[in-house]
Amino acid sequence: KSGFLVRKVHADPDGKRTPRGKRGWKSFYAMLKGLVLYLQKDEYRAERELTEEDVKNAVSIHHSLAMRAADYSKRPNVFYLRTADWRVFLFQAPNAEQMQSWITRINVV
Ligand code: I3P
Repeated sequence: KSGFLVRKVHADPDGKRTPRGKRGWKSFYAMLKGLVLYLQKDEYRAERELTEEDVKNAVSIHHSLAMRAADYSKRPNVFYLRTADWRVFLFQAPNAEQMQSWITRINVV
């Protein structure tokens, strides 16, 4: 599965609140491959190799949990992703259908 997602980093490993200056929303092209959610900054290009930044932004979804961010009303179609190491991301999908599809795909693995 792949598509555009806008990401906000809410908590760093061990659930520590991400500091100000690093909490802004950023747009990525996301690709779910196996247990890894790759987040590419620029538009997807099939031939392109992973950059150092891509590797840094990649998220392991093993033992992670995705759920609709029912308590977050500033933007629509937002879901939480809590990882095994207790990081927390907010992701905004382009529409409700895409949001649900990401949640389902992440939680099924
Ligand atoms: C953050 C940025 C986010 C905002 C966040 C700010 O600033 O403005 O959009 O979240 O508020 O800290 P920065 O880019 O300097 O990190 P919202 O869009 O959800 O308001 P927060 O600290 O209350 O999460």
